[in-house]
Amino acid sequence: MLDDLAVAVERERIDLVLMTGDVFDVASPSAEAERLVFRFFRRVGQLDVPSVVIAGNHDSPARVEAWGQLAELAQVTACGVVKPHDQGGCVTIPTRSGEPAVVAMLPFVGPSQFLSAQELGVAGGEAVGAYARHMQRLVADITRGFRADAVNLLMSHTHMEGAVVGTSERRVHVAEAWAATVDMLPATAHYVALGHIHRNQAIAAAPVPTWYAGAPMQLDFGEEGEVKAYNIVEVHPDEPARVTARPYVGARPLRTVTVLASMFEGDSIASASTPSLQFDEPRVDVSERPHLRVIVDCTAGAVDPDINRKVRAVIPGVVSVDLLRPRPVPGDTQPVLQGMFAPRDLYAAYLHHQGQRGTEAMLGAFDALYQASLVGEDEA
Ligand SMILES: [Mn+2]
Repeated sequence: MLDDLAVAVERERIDLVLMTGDVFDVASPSAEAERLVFRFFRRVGQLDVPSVVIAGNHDSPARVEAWGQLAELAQVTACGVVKPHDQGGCVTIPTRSGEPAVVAMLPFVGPSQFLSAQELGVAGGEAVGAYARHMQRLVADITRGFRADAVNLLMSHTHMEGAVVGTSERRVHVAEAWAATVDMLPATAHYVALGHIHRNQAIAAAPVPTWYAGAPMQLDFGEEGEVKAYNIVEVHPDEPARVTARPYVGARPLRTVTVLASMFEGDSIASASTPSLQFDEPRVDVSERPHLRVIVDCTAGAVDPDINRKVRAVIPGVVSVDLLRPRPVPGDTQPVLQGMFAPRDLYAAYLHHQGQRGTEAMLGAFDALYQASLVGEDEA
């Protein structure tokens, strides 16, 4: 995927690459992850194309600053921590087209860096909007370097009100989560590049072209089937930006398949050298080397305790094995066979197993806690 992107940078005669954070998924990435990313930026630098990178919430700000020192040699400007406009928070980058780009960089700032524990604990009232006001103040400072004769770009890794998160149509709302608002976006920006939310999307309410390019690949099974894209932005100082979303090529997709448990019984278990399996329903193109979530249908009999290992030995590319089990019904000795368990059902089954009966009050409390635990899960 990164190789394909580097080819596109060359083919499209790109002047400047913007990467809006979560360069890595963890603060201390693996050597292999670093090798892939650094190879990409070196390759782009060798094409004489500068890049700007800001830290996301998954990145270590200090590490981004650290490797950024060396990455300057590959024409990469890496910004791990927020800096005032005249101390590195806003940089002017010459481009080969001759039009300079002025880039204001706002790496991720956690709500806890702005707000006290007390404020974060307050629902509603003054705490609502406090994050947005702090962000607005920072943006006002870093964009002070914008110029009339340049292409002015703002980069930020944040949660923007109105953005669509996850697979539902749920939108970020400032009253229910830390979120920035479009008020902070200066009318002088030609383009605002946002990072944090995985889905490629424009922020419709923004006063200037403002986009999440989104993640380069499907990152959890909730994003299965989603087309991931990067944005090509054509912009000049005296013209509005034209934005084209272009699909990434080469990433391994995520796919969910269901197989029968009987497939792994006795002599039918072959070694990992089994010819690649064909999944007819749903149809899976194994040439894409998908990362698979395998649901094993165990409803016809007992569950083999070794099933997880067997599935991984036979099917290539398995990242997750889930079991479709007979559904227990409290008080019923003969299990009824039916679909996947909802978390509430699993909890009820657990209580049953413990010799307790799940009262409506307990299950209701479980639901409330479970819902609370999901807040923020579909963002990264
Ligand atoms: Mn993020």
